[in-house]
Amino acid sequence: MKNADGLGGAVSDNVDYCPWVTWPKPWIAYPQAITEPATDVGTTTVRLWGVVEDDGGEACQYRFRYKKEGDRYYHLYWWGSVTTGQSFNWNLSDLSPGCRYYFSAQVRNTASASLWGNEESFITLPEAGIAVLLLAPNGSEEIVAGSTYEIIWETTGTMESVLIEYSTNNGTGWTTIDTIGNTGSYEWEVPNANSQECLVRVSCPGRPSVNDTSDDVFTIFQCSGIIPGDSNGDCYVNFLDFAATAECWLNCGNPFDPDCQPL
Ligand SMILES: [Ca+2]
Ligand SMILES: [Ca+2]
Repeated sequence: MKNADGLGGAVSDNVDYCPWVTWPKPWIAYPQAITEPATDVGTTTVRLWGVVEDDGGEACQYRFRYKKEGDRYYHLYWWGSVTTGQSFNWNLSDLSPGCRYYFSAQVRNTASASLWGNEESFITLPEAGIAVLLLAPNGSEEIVAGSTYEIIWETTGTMESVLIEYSTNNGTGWTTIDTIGNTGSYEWEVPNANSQECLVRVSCPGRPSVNDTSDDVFTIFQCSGIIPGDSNGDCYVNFLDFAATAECWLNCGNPFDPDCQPL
């Protein structure tokens, strides 16, 4: 059903619908089409819609073009017979799950084909069983800017890579951290932010509907100074530092001291 050459199908092209009139008929004007939102969006299927805004004076044929995000347009067959105000649709199948697609509608009469109508988009449903779950940070963390934080996630189903992003304004804007193999964790060099409205999002590249976000906001803060005793650099002196000190109790690094217990 696809015509990648954009020339339309053989079924209905080059047919003179009114052979008794010399083409083009002088009273026929250019038609106009409007693209309408898609319906019945499934994992691999969808129904595209358009409406004839102005048939230009005679019944029109219609067609659609569509493309996956980042790909080129496929042009479908010219088909049907519709007049001003009538809507038309086309069922697509064999789409990729969890992907964004763009499409637009076009109509034509014996005078001319219309310009392509406005572009609409839809996202197919993710493949059943494909999911990602972000475990950390999942909300309420207090993370010092410039430190290293381990982002942790789990996936079900086959997902070869993941896109990791963060937001410092509760999801209004997102900044890419990295796209990496699906290893389940990532050593994040925390940016120099100062915000209590931070989120992390992990998603399947090219399948934006397969994603998970921190369940609640967390904080990235800039430490106001170097604190003696903060051995792990998290801007707090607490039991974690004490535990780190206890673990290394009486270790030393003096090669001239025969009693030294190196690390
Ligand atoms: Ca979540
Ligand atoms: Ca500390």
